[in-house]
Amino acid sequence: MQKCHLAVDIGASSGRVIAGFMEDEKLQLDVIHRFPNEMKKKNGHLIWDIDFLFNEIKKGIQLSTKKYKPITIGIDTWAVDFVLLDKDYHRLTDAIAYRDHRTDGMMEKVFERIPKETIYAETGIQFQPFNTLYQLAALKEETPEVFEQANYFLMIPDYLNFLLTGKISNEYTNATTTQLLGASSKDWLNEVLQSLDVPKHLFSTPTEPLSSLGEITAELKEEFGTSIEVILPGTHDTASAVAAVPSLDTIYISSGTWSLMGVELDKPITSHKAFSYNFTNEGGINHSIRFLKNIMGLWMIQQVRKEWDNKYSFAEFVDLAYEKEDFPSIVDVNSEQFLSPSNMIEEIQAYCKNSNQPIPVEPGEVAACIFNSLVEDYCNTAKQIEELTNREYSTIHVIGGGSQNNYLNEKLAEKSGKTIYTGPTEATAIGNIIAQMVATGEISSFEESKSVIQRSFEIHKFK
Ligand code: LFR
Repeated sequence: MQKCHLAVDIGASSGRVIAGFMEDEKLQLDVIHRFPNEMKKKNGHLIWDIDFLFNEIKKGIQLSTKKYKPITIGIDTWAVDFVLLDKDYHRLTDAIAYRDHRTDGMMEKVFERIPKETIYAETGIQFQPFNTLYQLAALKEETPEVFEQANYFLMIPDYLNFLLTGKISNEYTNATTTQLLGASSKDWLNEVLQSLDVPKHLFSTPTEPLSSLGEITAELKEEFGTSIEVILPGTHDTASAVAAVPSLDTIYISSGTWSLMGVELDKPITSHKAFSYNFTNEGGINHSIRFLKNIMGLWMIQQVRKEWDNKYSFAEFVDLAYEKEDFPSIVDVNSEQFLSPSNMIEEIQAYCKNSNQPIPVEPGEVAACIFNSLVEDYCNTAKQIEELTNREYSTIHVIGGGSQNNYLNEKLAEKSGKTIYTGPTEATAIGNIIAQMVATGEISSFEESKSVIQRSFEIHKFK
């Protein structure tokens, strides 16, 4: 049977188990299992159904063994969210979703205890109300007693890895997104944890990506009829995605629920300018820094689509947007009001009304307003990146599912004057599998992986 590596890639709206292997010097992907993911309401909070997700992972592994011999597996998911376990490894908290309103107003409360500037200087991480730092502060406020029993802090992929192996680990790339890790020490910051009154013993020294967590548990071995080694890719999906950007020296946009736009650096930039533009310095694999900005991304159109009862597909929204491409209203996509509104269409309309712009009503108008606003923000962000890194970039490389949106690609090429490359669409899973291949020696380095990606996947160009 063909040997393979399994990438489990779970985003805010769906998850996949993908088999990857080399054939004729090309990386082949085979999507074994897809499953939905969404936030659910429980006890007044938005949560992820983590047990459902783990079950779907198991289904995917089971299915993969019918066709392949999986050698290793790696898990990546979105960042910042976590669970706490007690000393007997029982889960004490739900996996509360980062868009839950428990963090409203929390940043300001934390800044009263530790200055904003200190947090940025130490961590280099952007200020987002949903960062783990503010989620922990919210948890501490709502249920302080939970910390008396808590023994382990695990982020979502760490917890899924625990279920697979029984091992406790805090993977480094994802840990950086907590805003609790020192940018230079790469370890948990006492000062910040103390200001939250959260005990440091909950956290284990961050584990580098590419490390092995060993084999799956004996129970799972029996269930799958085979043993599989669990490897840490960049368990933060964006870390895996950026590892799969095909070219060097380019601005990238990892385009999905979020648009993550930035460049790869050797060292963090924590200047006052970077702070004021709210750029982040997340830890990457291969000792790189993901210097980027979170842009609200396709979340807005995903919500709009739901609110119109899934009547239009994403491709239809693109067609409808072309028909209304001159619709003039632009919203600030990064405004906090779009993070978790009860109704996205009404929120966009309210923004336009309050800023004296025409109010989008028809689907094409709403879609054009969202897409044009994203492009406007991409262009501003590109300028900020050039200013902060003190160099010019001639290309923007768009990866991920959102790279299929040619309205965005064409308008971005037109407005930025830069050459836009797009693809691969499965960048996150590719980065995840590449990490496993580098860890097992099947690919010699991440540098070599760039040419593997270039010859394996289609890349399009917009000028
Ligand atoms: C993308 C992503 C972003 C992170 C956001 C919240 O899926 O991981 O990088 O800022 O989700 O976790």
